[in-house]
Amino acid sequence: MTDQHTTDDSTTAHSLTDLDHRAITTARLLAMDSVERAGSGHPGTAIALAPVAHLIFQKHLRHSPTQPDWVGRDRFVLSCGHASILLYTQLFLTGYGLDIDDLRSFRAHESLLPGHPEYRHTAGVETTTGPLGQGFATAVGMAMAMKHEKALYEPAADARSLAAERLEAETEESSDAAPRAVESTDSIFDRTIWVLCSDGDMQEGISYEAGALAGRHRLDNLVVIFDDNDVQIEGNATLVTSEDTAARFRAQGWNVVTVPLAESGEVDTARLDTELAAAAAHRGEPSLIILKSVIAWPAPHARNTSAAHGSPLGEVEAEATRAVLGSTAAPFEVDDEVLQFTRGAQARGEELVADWNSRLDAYTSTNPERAADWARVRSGALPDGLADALPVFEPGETMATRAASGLVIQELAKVLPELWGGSADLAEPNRTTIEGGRSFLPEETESSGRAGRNVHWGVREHAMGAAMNGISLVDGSRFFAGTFLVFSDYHRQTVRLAALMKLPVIYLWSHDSVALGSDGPTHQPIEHLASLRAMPDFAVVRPADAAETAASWLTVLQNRGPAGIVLGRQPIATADTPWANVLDGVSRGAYVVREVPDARTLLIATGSEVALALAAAAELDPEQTSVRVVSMPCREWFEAQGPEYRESVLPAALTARVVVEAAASFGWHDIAGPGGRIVGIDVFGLSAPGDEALVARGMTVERVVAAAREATETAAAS
Ligand SMILES: Cc1ncc(C[n+]2csc(CCOP(=O)(O)OP(=O)(O)O)c2C)c(N)n1
Ligand SMILES: [Mg+2]
Repeated sequence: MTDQHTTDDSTTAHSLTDLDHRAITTARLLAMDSVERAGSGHPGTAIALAPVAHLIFQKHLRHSPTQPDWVGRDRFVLSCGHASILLYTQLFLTGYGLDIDDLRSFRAHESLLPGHPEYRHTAGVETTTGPLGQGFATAVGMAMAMKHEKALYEPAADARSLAAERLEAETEESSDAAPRAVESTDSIFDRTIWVLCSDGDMQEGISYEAGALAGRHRLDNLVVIFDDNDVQIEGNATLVTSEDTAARFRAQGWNVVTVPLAESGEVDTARLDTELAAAAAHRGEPSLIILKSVIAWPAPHARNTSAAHGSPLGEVEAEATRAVLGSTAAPFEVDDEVLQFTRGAQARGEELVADWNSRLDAYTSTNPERAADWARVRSGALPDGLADALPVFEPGETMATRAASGLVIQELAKVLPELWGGSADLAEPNRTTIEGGRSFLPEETESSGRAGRNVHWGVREHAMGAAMNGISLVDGSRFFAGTFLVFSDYHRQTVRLAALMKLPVIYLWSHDSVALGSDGPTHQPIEHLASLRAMPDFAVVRPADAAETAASWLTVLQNRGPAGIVLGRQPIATADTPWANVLDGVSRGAYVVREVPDARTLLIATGSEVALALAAAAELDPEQTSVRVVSMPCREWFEAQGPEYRESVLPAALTARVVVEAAASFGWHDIAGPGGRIVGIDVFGLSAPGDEALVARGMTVERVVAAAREATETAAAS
């Protein structure tokens, strides 16, 4: 049997030519041979879905292989990242700068083509995927960001498309007639997110959360293809699910279609082509295309087996597959004519870009201010004088750091149109609401709209984190997402992906210690700070007071790296440190807040425990001669400083050290040193009012004083 396709022009948006079929065969074989050569990888899905990827990359995705970062492009997200070679073959065939040797080095050390797609590593990879479910939820964030941007920067076009959405919805409700074609608004902001996902993506809970969000927000710029091949690693998907996926997504507000297998037994390419076009044109709902497929089709023995998911087919089966496909080409041999044909995507892409650029010019001349704002935001530059926009907190002013963060957000929001955010149903306790910013919702009202800057995530921490990654991948949005620190575990994987991708996400984690009080141990974080600090390339920032909170916000924005600002619930008096010192000290991660002429004891604290350390220092050293106190809001920023600065804050000779933090001591031993002490909490919390909980867990002046005396004696004796 050869690659059999029936194309019927009356139902197909694009009729596939002989060259299309040869390109698909080439893609199947390249995927198979790359995995074969690597000796590991995931061939089955890539071989079976080669026609799907071909349709997307050749016929539907608006992209420009020679300008992978073109702002007007659609996005393609391979949520089932294990099938990376499916994407890589398309990036090669359409001309993203890969050559055949790159495919030969798939999965090798230093290859351009790593095992799973990695953002910033391979041109054309829009997000890092591999942990199942993440790509799907990230794509939802991308779709949200694009809707938001359009409403923000081109409100007139947005109003036209909302009217069109309503018209389509009414037409569908009122008659059985075929849906009316909706006129395109031709906005430069209209871009579609195309997603390919697998059984595992659908099984992960995050896809439930993200699906509900996409439905609620009517993200009609999102088209998801679910590869319903019923095969996963342990066997048939019926082992683990009896879910009606179509019903599930319809219930969440999606437009759902199913594409059964073609008569030949393989993916129905012609029908899929039609459905892709229809899904992209569908208004008012996100679309899910449930695509029936047979894993590893047309490999004669490997097809429809779990083995084909994650092992090379083997030489014999690879040869048999080559024969079934009617190919006599050697591995990695690509017909010039086929390559020339697939690389036609380059010229088409350049035309799309030229057309988009002329529309951008027209947009810029009618919206000069908005266009300038958008250009600045895309460049990642912050407006000049941002520090001056921050609220001023007077020494002695008493306020919880979460409250200070809320005030900082209000001021930043006035000067940063790119700033938006939201919480997982904790906006009030997290203080994340942008006042006057309206709710981000499709309904245009006084209090809501697509330009709304407050996203209500519902109790969906995991999807919130992934969607924030997606938002941060689009054109320079700065987004913050809040929940209680203890629930950061719910989105730990999204934090990790943000760190891997170096995305400028901002987590706001409040209620940061047992001091939160009577909600008790389920709500009191203990190990979270240590565990988040263990993550590479992620900044955990725990400001001590209102002034440090403002400085933390500024540094996070300026650094443009992934960060979490950890905030307290209880009021704290703002320390008596000059603002310039706070600003500089916080940006360096640690600084001296109590200087003495003859430091013999060093107290190092973070967050609310800086006040505790200062109180202990006052008791130990009322004359202010010998006890230095260092505030260390961010260990990662401090570690990034040069040795000179680090030595100036934590002199190596000063070994009488006490670290004070109302959390697990794990991870502090290096800073405390062999003679040092750690005043932390290495057991779970308890249900009691916050001040009593702190005392019950030993976060007291007496304990810090005793630890400091011990450490000072140890140092003196050595
Ligand atoms: C969160 C997560 N858990 C587990 C895995 C390991 N894993 C990779 S693929 C896969 C399932 C494969 O089945 P399916 O999603 O249907 O993909 P197909 O083989 O059909 O392409 C699993 C469990 C993963 N990548 N991510
Ligand atoms: Mg599967």
